[in-house]
Amino acid sequence: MFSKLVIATGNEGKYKEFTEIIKHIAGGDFAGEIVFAPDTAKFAVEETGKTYAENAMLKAKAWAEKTGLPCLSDDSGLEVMALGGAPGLFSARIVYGREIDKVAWLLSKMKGVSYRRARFSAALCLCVPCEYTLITEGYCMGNIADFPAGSNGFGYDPVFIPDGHELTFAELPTSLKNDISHRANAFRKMVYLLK
Ligand code: ITT
Repeated sequence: MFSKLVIATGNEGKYKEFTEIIKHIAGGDFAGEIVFAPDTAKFAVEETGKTYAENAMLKAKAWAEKTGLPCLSDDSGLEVMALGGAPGLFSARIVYGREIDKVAWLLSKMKGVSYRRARFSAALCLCVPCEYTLITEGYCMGNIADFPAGSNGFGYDPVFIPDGHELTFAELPTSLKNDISHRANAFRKMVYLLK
């Protein structure tokens, strides 16, 4: 479908997941070459949107303008019900520092809280220059673990237990996460719309 597709992210964890999700859900013909955005050009996109969809569009359009190539972006976050949906849109920025610090922030907020329902949300934006811009959203429900476990994935994966499982995303096989995640569900909808 695309001879070259840019994954418009600075997050290597997302890039790795996309390469697997695209092949798993859309097949090898979807993109001849899947490129990590920082390999193409280095610049930062300010995430000023009020929704995941707005931020995803800002990222995909900026990279499409910069590269002239089809660009796929993701804006995502973890919404914890007992925290009124936080960290949500600010999941990457709630604490400046290492991923481990964000997990520690979340667990400190959840200390003594028994209601641990949460969901991962993702908005994906595919921008094909001079043709179209497409946005889809996907979700994955689960619970926040009492302590971090596992080393797969990135971000809040060590403390998120998806529904139907007893292990965190960081403990479960990567292929399983890439089948049921918010990102995978949003990508499935995108493939459906493209068809
Ligand atoms: P780009 O904007 O460059 O794509 P980013 O990491 O800043 O990278 P976001 O602004 O969309 O991306 O922030 C999403 C944050 O939400 C991310 O940094 C993680 O902390 C968290 N997150 C999103 N999806 C996740 C996943 O599948 N597993 C774990 N954490 C996730």
